[in-house]
Amino acid sequence: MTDPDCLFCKIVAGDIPAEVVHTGERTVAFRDINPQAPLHVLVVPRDHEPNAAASADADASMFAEIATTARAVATGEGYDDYRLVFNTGSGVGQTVFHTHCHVLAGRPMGWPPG
Ligand code: D5M
Repeated sequence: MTDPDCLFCKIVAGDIPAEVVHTGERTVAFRDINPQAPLHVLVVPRDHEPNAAASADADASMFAEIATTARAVATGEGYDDYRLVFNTGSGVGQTVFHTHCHVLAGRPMGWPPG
């Protein structure tokens, strides 16, 4: 359930440093290296899947866990309002092919997203 070549698998394993803000049985959250908002955390499942759709196929309950982890991280840092984003596919900007949920908060956000 891990990919030895995957950056986020290496972060989950502790082999690459990251600013980890949550460690759960099935999820880990760490600050994005290139933050786009005052709060920008990535929530990732420990199990390697390349994107959100693949994680849903493997275990749909993972999404509930990611959402509750995201809420805990956001509210723990004082943000009741936050945005969750799963880039799914290179065509919409996915660059790391291990499922991750962006948790963004702390500035006004436009809609639709760019
Ligand atoms: O988002 C992938 C995100 O991963 C992007 O916002 C940068 C972030 N990133 C890349 N490398 C690292 C490390 N080493 N630590 C923390 N964050 C990282 P995507 O949706 O695939 O475009």
